Amino acid sequence: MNKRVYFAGSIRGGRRDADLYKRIIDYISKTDIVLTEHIGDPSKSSLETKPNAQKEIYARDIEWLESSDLVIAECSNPSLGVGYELAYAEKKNIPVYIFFNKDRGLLSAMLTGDDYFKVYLYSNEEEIYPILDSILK
Ligand code: 6K6
Repeated sequence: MNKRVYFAGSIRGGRRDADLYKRIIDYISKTDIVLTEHIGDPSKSSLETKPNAQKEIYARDIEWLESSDLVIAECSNPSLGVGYELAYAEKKNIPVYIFFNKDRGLLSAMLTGDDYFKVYLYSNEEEIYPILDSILK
């Protein structure tokens, strides 16, 4: 209850799963606080035009990440930014939980080979929600 969750999902890596991110974020938000709700907004463009936008995004995201109790990442769509965030969270000793749709190929060995990360392979979205319950309880 009321855990501060940093949800990570692909933006410039590709927005194919944005609707799934939104459903996961909505589910977590029923009991806890998702700091990164914009990740699930399919209407948001990944093409920022303001000159300082990238620096502002980075600074704000790192501040949220450092203030989070845990990170939940949906990694079925590869993303450099998400990989960076996961490594950053590990260095800060923030627990990291990773979801990956096993029908989409193989997850990076840099994640599956690192025992720090708790990796959950799934086939159907419905498998995700009971696991989230156990993570957030
Ligand atoms: C576009 C869509 C929603 O928000 C935007 C504006 N851009 C970003 N806003 C907030 N966080 C971002 C943005 N771009 C990247 N990130 C962070 O990196 C998020 O926390 C994601 O977990 C991760 C995605 O990295 P890329 O490499 O897929 O962009």
